[in-house]
Amino acid sequence: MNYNLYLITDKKSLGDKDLINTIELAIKGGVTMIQLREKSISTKDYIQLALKVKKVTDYYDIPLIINDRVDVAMAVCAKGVHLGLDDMPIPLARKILDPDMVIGASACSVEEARSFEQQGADYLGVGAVFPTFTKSNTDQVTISNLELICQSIEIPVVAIGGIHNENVDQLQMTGISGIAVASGILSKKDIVSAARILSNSFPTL
Ligand code: TZP
Ligand code: MG
Repeated sequence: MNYNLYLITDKKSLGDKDLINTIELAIKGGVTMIQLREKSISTKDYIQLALKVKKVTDYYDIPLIINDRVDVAMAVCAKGVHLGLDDMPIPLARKILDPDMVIGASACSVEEARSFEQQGADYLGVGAVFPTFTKSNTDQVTISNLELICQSIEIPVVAIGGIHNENVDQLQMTGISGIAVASGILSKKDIVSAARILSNSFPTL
């Protein structure tokens, strides 16, 4: 999988822009993976929205990951699921998911990263590496801790949190496999160029 530029959806950042249209523009700008991240939504609505998103991700052959919900990921035949500490434990998710489905987890420390790797995670989101308004009460991870985490595990690490075109360079040489971005793309007027700048700023990944 290509983790280079991982778009995380966020209603607040999107404002009154259309989600499906915005995802399509972001893919045109170079996004390589999409996570549908919805909070406080009914199961029915989550599935309905995920199916709409999947139409566009399938068209461009981009993997779709569902945040929090193993059942929704399975129901829409997504590529995988992203799980946090309050979600289904990774070994249980692995037990019921199709074998080729991807499980991502969020980690903030070397201990957590090692534990999630042992539990069977396929990749880790590590952050927040910069201050963010998108997720409240998130832990902060320093760049040197990010580097340490990358050195401590074998699975791909994606940096997340407050990443935009002016600070992305600080993540060079940390060992990450990609960057995960919400507001740095979704809140911009020109979605294609926001995604393109971020994707070009990391040619080494
Ligand atoms: N997990 C840690 S920070 C964060 C998540 C979901 C928010 C990422 O959004 P943004 O707008 O790119 O800071
Ligand atoms: Mg979660």
